[in-house]
Amino acid sequence: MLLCKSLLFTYMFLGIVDIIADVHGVNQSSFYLIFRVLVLTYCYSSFGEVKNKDVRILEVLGLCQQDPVNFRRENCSCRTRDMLSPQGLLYKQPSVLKGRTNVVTVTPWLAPIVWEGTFNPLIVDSIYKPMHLSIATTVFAVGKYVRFLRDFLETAEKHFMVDFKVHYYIFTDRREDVPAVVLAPGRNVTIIPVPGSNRWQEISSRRMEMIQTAIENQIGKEADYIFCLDVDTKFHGRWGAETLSRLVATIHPGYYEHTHEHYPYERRPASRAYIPAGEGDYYYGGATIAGYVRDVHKLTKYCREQLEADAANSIEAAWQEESHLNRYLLYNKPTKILSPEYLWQDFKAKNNEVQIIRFSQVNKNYAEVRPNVKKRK
Ligand code: UD2
Repeated sequence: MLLCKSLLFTYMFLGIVDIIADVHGVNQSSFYLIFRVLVLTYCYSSFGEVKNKDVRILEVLGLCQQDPVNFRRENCSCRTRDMLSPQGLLYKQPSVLKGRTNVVTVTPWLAPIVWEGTFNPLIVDSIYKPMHLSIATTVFAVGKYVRFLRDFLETAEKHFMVDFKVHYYIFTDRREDVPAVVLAPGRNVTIIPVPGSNRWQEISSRRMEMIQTAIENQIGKEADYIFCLDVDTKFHGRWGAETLSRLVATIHPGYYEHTHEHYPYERRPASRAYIPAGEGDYYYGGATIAGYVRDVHKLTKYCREQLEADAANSIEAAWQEESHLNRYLLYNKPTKILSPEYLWQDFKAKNNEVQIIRFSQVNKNYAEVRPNVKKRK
């Protein structure tokens, strides 16, 4: 529109200039030269406006975000990768009629819920392994929690994103106690020193801020995807590329059989994590968050800001960062959801829905490992 306007303006103005030049007997070629420079300057600034306007429209549509972090693959979060599958790969034909019947495998906003039997690892691997993806994995081992690292790392090497490039980022205040675990080729560890704390709630909550900072300083430049995992856990079964997506959350094993009025959402309006009665999808565990680095950065930044706002008002959400996470995910729907197969708790008996336990929180003596203790959920 602006461009049309400027062309029309130019056309009309040329006519006027012709008349003035004729009347005053001025040399037309030098007059035109000056005039053209002026017109070009005007047109250029109009183009600029059009370009800026387009950017603003894209922003409103959520198609373009101005981002301070220089992410590794600048545009990867805006584009869908080609799902290339090799010719000649033989596998059991998928059916549109037969599948899991005792669990729900898709959300009402059409994000898949990943359960055993909803994906074929052979196909998934054939698509994702050739992409040479770089996977960052953050884990916090602060204070006595460093004791969980060995099992976490050793079992991850057996089951977690096998054959992918995995970079573990271990956040700890006890560098000297980090165990030396043999890693497969293409996988490595970076230790990030963090301060200790005498409140476990603070350690758990400050993960958001520290992950945000680590993404800005390092991870954003190196990785395609990121997983943020609890350390007091072990892998027991395959955790592969079926878990990759833009924003991935995991259903908390303690609440998947309940309706939202029984979730431990933050119910005090004074907290930024507040979720009003009557609202809710699933209750997500704080132990596993994943997705494109850019999207997890946005999430951690949001949670950090909300945690800080609450702290400034002397309020702490019912389950710290997990409460803010649940609010974020209620209004920013995840693109993929992992079933409780991907987040179990050792003290819970296995049941019919959970055909395989892939990742589970170990039993721990809270009074012994935490600097201060709170009754468990
Ligand atoms: C739940 C969540 C956890 C977190 C927490 C929030 C699940 C299964 N777990 O677990 O992710 O949202 O509630 O209240 O969803 N940590 C240390 N040192 C400490 C304390 C914690 O390193 O002294 C780290 C460690 O990585 C640990 C994580 O913080 O795995 C979460 O702490 P937790 O496991 O004690 O929290 P928990 O069991 O209540």
